[in-house]
Amino acid sequence: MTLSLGGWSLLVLCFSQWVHAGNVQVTAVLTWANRTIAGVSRPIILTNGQYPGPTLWLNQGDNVNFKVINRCPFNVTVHFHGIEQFRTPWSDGVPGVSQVPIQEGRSFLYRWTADQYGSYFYHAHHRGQLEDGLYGPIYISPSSFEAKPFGFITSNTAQLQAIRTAEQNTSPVVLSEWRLLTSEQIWVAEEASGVDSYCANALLINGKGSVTCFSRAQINSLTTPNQKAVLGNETLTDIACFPANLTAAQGNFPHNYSALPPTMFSGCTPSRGPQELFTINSSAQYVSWDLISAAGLLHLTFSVDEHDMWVYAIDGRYVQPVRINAINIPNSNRYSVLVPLNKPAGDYTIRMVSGSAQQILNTTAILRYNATPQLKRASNPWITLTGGNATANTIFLNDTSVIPFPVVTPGATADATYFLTIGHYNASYRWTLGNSSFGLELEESQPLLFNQNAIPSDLVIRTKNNTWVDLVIQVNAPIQPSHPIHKHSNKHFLIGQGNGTFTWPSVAEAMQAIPGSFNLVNPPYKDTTSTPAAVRGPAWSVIRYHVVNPGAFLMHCHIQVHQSGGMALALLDGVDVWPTIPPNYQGDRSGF
Ligand SMILES: *[C@@H]1O[C@H](CO)[C@@H](O)[C@H](O)[C@H]1NC(C)=O
Ligand SMILES: *[C@@H]1O[C@H](CO)[C@@H](O)[C@H](O)[C@H]1NC(C)=O
Ligand SMILES: *[C@@H]1O[C@H](CO)[C@@H](O)[C@H](O)[C@H]1NC(C)=O
Ligand SMILES: *[C@@H]1O[C@H](CO)[C@@H](O)[C@H](O)[C@H]1NC(C)=O
Ligand SMILES: *[C@@H]1O[C@H](CO)[C@@H](O)[C@H](O)[C@H]1NC(C)=O
Ligand SMILES: *[C@@H]1O[C@H](CO)[C@@H](O)[C@H](O)[C@H]1NC(C)=O
Ligand SMILES: *[C@@H]1O[C@H](CO)[C@@H](O)[C@H](O)[C@H]1NC(C)=O
Ligand SMILES: *[C@@H]1O[C@H](CO)[C@@H](O)[C@H](O)[C@H]1NC(C)=O
Ligand SMILES: *[C@@H]1O[C@H](CO)[C@@H](O)[C@H](O)[C@H]1NC(C)=O
Ligand SMILES: *[C@@H]1O[C@H](CO)[C@@H](O)[C@H](O)[C@H]1NC(C)=O
Ligand SMILES: *[C@@H]1O[C@H](CO)[C@@H](O)[C@H](O)[C@H]1NC(C)=O
Ligand SMILES: CC(=O)N[C@H]1CO[C@H](CO)[C@@H](O)[C@@H]1O
Ligand SMILES: [Cu+2]
Repeated sequence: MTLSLGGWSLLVLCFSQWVHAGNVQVTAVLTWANRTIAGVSRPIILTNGQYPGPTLWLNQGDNVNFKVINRCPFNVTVHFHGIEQFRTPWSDGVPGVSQVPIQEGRSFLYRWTADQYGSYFYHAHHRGQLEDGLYGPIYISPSSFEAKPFGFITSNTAQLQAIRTAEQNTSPVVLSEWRLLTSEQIWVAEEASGVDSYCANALLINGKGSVTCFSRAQINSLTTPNQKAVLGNETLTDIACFPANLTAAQGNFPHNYSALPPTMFSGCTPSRGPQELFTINSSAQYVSWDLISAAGLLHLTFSVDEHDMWVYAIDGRYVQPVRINAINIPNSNRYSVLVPLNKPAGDYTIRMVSGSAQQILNTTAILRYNATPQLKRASNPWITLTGGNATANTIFLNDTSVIPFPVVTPGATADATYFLTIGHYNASYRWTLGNSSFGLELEESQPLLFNQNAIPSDLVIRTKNNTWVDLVIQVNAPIQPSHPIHKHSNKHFLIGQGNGTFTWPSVAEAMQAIPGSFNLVNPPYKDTTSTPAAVRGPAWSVIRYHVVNPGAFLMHCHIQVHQSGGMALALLDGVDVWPTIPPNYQGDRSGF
């Protein structure tokens, strides 16, 4: 049976012996073409002709055959973000770690099982190509065996039915920022100038948005006290961003500012693109959205005017729902929300602003009740243009207090502890996650899955299967943003964080000294967790994970320029029971 569904060409074969399991075959043809985004034309990567890429709809238990055909004039790979790749580490999509890049004109078959349910996304994992638009949602419908957390919202049967229906009709919402330069233009400019490229040009909701330019007076009056503290006697540029020459943000390294292209730090030309419109039927009582941050740079703060949101899943997995008005979404995290549709019919503004300190940037979309009468006034915002509270009652999600559902507990003790340092490495645009920097050139080396010694040993951690591993991440010296650290394969626990320097030899000893900084009872359980921002001094976080899936997996910052600059590390998990690579995936073969 061949179906054309949402931009995919699908071949669906159902195994009659498993009611919920099937084989799903999709083909993703990647092309490189000019498209007008936020009103400006530039070359981007299209997936089956689309940006953002089409949604991959799955059922829990499905066997996925995802064939990539690369018609771009450069190497690519595709990663399935948050998918554990249990027993299929060769389908994780990381060049130099789990595969060789897919060359121009070639194809590769990613095969994996949708063991988990919920909201994920696929995206480019070669060089900076995420920022060229190669990303699209994945939604995996939960099997009927998964317990639902909706009893925390209401005990009313009709309400519960409405919530379940809303979940069944959920839609992914892709949040991102946009840059007018291609990822290779950014990389070339970083190498030529030595600077860390930390400004964007627009924010997008489902690929739609505009370039907004504020006047100098507006920029100066919007500049926050925190920004002023970093800026000193400087001001934000005309794209409302920290300038390139701000030593506090760039560190004290050599720079050549004349190698910076226009629009990278300054040069604002307003341009108008489409605005996203969400039309809802209020008799449904709730709408469910899977908010996905595909941003490569900025944290994104999201809210719907006058409406509450119940956050009911994070990174695809249920949590005990919490009612909030605004969420600050780090790069690559997914927040599934139920929005109660209980306001007078009309148009309400959906606001998304930069949640990162270095830039003021915003976009809007519309939530439209399809019934009359229309609201005859502007709706009231919960948040300001700089991501602060616009009312005394605005409730922001507190990520570290959210409790997974059902609760999962980490191991009580760790079998191994590693200390990793995040800092600059010889240049503003080069970074470490550990002792050394994982350079982009390593993406072209022999994959670690095939050869555990293919890259320098100081960029590798070797673990034994069925052990608990602690990773203590020390963020050195101001000024550093919060780094969204993504670990491939299974989720990890964020068990502790704090300001200052982590001086203890182990978590056990730190827990005796500062127990309030740790949670081993019901900590966040996600695939990306953020380090605290290091603003007034160093800061640290500790993640704990269970080694269950032997293979080579990357851990890295999901700020794309940080990853390209080397803020990454390879985990060789389960070296004692290392997997045998299927012949089709060995060497420079393409999975067929
Ligand atoms: C995009 O348009 C520019 C200007 O017309 C052109 O030089 C360039 O080759 C185009 N790029 C692609 C990938 O088509
Ligand atoms: C592209 O990938 C191939 C391996 O598939 C590698 O040999 C080659 O160096 C890569 N090219 C570039 C420009 O990185
Ligand atoms: C701003 O401060 C920096 C260092 O604090 C100094 O080097 C620079 O000359 C000052 N610039 C102006 C215009 O005062
Ligand atoms: C930094 O660049 C801005 C322009 O973006 C300029 O006005 C300022 O004088 C520069 N500051 C220093 C210390 O060079
Ligand atoms: C700085 O960059 C400019 C523009 O790319 C280049 O012409 C110049 O040679 C560079 N200067 C140095 C010292 O590298
Ligand atoms: C909204 O939903 C209700 C009940 O589900 C249905 O009767 C009605 O026709 C829908 N309205 C529109 C405009 O789709
Ligand atoms: C950003 O906010 C300004 C001020 O509220 C508004 O005029 C502009 O339309 C917004 N930008 C977008 C893309 O919605
Ligand atoms: C934002 O919250 C703070 C602290 O609760 C409060 O003092 C302030 O008035 C709020 N801002 C607005 C605009 O209501
Ligand atoms: C967020 O929750 C954590 C854990 O409950 C708590 O320690 C912290 O103070 C809270 N943060 C804020 C800003 O309320
Ligand atoms: C670190 O200190 C800042 C204030 O400088 C505070 O806002 C923040 O909550 C602290 N972070 C942690 C993890 O304790
Ligand atoms: C690795 O450990 C996990 C957890 O104990 C177990 O489920 C899995 O089968 C082990 N893998 C191998 C290859 O032994
Ligand atoms: C080539 C070079 O300068 N390498 C240095 C980069 O930074 C690290 C850590 O600070 C030094 O150890 C290297 O020598
Ligand atoms: Cu980072």
